[in-house]
Amino acid sequence: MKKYIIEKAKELKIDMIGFTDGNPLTTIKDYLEYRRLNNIETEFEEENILLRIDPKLTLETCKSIIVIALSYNVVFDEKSEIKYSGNLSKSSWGIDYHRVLKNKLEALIEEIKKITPFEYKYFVDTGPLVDRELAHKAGIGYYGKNCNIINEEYGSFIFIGYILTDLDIEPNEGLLESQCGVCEICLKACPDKALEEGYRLNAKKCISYHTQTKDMDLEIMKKIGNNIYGCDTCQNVCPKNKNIRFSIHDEFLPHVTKGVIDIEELLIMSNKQFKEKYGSMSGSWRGRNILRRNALIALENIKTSI
Ligand code: B12
Repeated sequence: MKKYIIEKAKELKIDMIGFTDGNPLTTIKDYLEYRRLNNIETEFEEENILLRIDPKLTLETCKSIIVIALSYNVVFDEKSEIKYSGNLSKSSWGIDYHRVLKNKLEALIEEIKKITPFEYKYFVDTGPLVDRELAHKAGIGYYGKNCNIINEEYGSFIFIGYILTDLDIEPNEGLLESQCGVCEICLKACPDKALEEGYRLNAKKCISYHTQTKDMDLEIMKKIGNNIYGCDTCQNVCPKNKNIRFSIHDEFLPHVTKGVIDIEELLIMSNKQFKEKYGSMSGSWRGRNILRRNALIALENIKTSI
């Protein structure tokens, strides 16, 4: 079964695949509670900690979890002619990754159904469980000090998706250990020192968080720079993202966005125009007004730095 699934995943151009059991993610429980007590969890996460760690609360019959990952480390170096351009994190360059990974998972599910009926539930990002922990357990990669899952061949610009199943599949053995060594480049580069120490992100200080949440104080406004959605600083500076394989998935190429946002255009766009131009990117999920707020702040930051 495992061999068959791996073969089918290759045919479907799924870059990485791993398997883990349906047992609770016990090692992460204390940390999730610590984050709650210290008010550093975000409103974008499942509130029920038990749901976050126990796969069987989502699929009662869960025995194995198939975890996949796709690289979005695309090659794109077209220069934009835009006068005031805002930064868009790579994760929001192309077509919404939720759609792209869900299509892959659905295709894989269809292949498995050809040889056996099975119970399943599948998720990308919006599921209750902690995706990175599943990916780590399934052998997709190791935790970097910037908290991202890093795969040795593809680096950290990878998205994660998973299928909870009632199938009996041999899990991957052992956990991949961090290869960060003494390197602390990401910690030093993080704009608001959200990476308070290695493997520890104060999510409430992360610039990516601020570009998505409603409230923003003056200090953050200065630190947000020209980021309109997300922040890639801790990944861009990471040595483990140098000399790695590029993404083969054209869906992640910024055909529409060119990897940037035209600030002046965004500020005058109607909601309809916004949806037409940016509706297919993952960063549009918070709606036009939050990105517009970021655009106004970015414009001010660009003008004061000239
Ligand atoms: C909420 C959320 C956010 C929040 C909070 C991020 C966070 N780190 O928690 C915000 C908005 C800030 C955010 C930002 C980003 N996100 Co986000 N996010 C999520 C979401 C929905 C939940 C994350 C979560 O559960 N956090 C809980 C805490 C406990 O996780 P953590 O801080 O990463 O801590 C981990 C490590 O510290 C490690 N750990 C803890 N202690 C120790 C000790 C040692 C010794 C070691 C080795 C490890 C270790 O275990 C923790 C659990 O994974 C997930 C999808 C999902 N449902 O899981 C996506 C997800 C984590 N995000 C993702 C992405 C792509 C991003 C961004 C790169 C987007 C961007 N460019 O702006 C940034 C990266 C920021 C960063 N450095 O983490 C990907 C990550 C893929 C990867 N390669 O790891 C995910 C998995 C979505 C997906 N399915 O692909 N995100």
